[in-house]
Amino acid sequence: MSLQALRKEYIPNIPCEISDINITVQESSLVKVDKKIENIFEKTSKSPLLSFISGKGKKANFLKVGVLFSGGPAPGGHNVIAGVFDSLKKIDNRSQLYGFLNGPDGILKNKYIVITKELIDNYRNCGGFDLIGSSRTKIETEEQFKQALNNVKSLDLDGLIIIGGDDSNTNALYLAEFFLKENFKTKVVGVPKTIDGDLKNEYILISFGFDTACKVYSEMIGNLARDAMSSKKYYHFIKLMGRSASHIALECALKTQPNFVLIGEEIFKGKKGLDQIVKDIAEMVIKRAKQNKNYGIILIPEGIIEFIYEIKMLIGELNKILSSYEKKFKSFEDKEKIDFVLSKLSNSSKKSFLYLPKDIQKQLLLKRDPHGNVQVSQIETEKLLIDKVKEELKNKKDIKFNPIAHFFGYEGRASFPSNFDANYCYALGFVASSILKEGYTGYICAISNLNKSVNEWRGKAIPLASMMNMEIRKGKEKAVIKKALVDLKGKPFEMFVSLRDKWIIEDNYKYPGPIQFFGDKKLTDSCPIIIK
Ligand code: FBP
Repeated sequence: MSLQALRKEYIPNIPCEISDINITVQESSLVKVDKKIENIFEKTSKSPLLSFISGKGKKANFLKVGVLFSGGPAPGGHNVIAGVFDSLKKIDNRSQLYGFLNGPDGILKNKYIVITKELIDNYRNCGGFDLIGSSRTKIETEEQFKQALNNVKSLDLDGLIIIGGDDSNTNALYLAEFFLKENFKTKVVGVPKTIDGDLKNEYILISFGFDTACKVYSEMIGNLARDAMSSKKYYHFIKLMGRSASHIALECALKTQPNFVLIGEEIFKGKKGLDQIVKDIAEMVIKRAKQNKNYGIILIPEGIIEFIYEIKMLIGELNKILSSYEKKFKSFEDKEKIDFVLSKLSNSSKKSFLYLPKDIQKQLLLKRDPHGNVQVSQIETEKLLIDKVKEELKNKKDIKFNPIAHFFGYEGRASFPSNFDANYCYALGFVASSILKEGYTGYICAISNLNKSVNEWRGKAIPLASMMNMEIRKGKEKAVIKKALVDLKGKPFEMFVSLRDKWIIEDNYKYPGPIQFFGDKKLTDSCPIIIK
């Protein structure tokens, strides 16, 4: 029997306090929300935090619910749908679940499928989002809101579940508010997804997908470390996904103990420039060479580029230029694009731009994603650092420096979910249905005690409005969910700091190996180190 077939049979482990659909809701006092946010979300901002406990909740008739994925895949997404499906059927066997196709596009174009038992059974505990697909389409214009409303009306939906990251959950709240203002019954609930781990707070310990992605990357980092130790001739520069925050790099560092790790948030705080980062890496290479160690492992978060102070300033200016001259820019050839931005940049940003290799310059001018973000996964920071370190070492003829660039990103996003993510996602699906059954809107699901045994997990619902802050997006102030960055005073970072100096010279690599699905629970069900 194949692993693929075996995984379908896995029954996620969730406590009866979550799988029981006869839950009672406990409302806490109202969550504090900033005045500006309150003005934008008049109807959804005065909401309490919800805790679910076993007992008698509202008696629900059958529910009609739509679900969609938004943004990049994250392992476990199909289990959220399985959890929603199973809980809806438990509430009332006549309940219907519709899967909107290709992300938010599905709800705008009214493209959906009916999720049946046969269909979902084929996707249980599988990676990817391919059952219904995903996209990064943003619902932001009045017309789009109206289209979404018409389509939820046509299906007579009681609820809409948006499985996404910070930007997608921001969208979820705007939709919830719009549906309420238009007096329509569809309640909107978000589910915290992203391998990046940057959608979290005191209630959401981690987003789903992070655990699996880090386990996949750490296996590969461990393999490269063993290879480096064996052949003793290569430096592996490994860029790891994580658009903004460096949580993935930190978790993988703690799992594998590489020689050098860049943490974006620390670099930003110390206002470290690119030249200093390059010098630090070169210094490590020289130190190791003195011990005859001409190999090593270096981890680079993909978002690093936006944490390097002078490049952050540069990107800020580029974003403004690109949005102000969008049409004109499209018609330019690469060379013209570069000349054009050079004519518009401030002197300091011009200097930073010119310091970068041509390829990186071009990559920085690529189209922004629909949320206005630079597509950092397309920027080859690992190659940039290799080039610059080579330059730095060019006069040191006695130093052997053979670097190899790697990017671990997409490989981790659609893997079979770890047991942690399989269980977590299935539980999130139940919580999403409970929120809808109890008639709440504008919430995101959470599970407390994720770092404890599954028996202690409990369902919670957090008002999305409480997670909003005002930010400048595409040149305008907008209410969005604040990205959670690595806390430089937090335990995981402190643990890393206490260990990293040793890693520079000593080869303290750890080899986590592949994700385990069978055997000792300590091995199969472990949670991420950064939430322990
Ligand atoms: P989400 O925030 O949508 O979960 O996506 C995260 C991510 O995997 C980032 O780590 C990466 O920078 C980005 O998606 C890549 O985007 P795309 O899939 O559009 O290439």
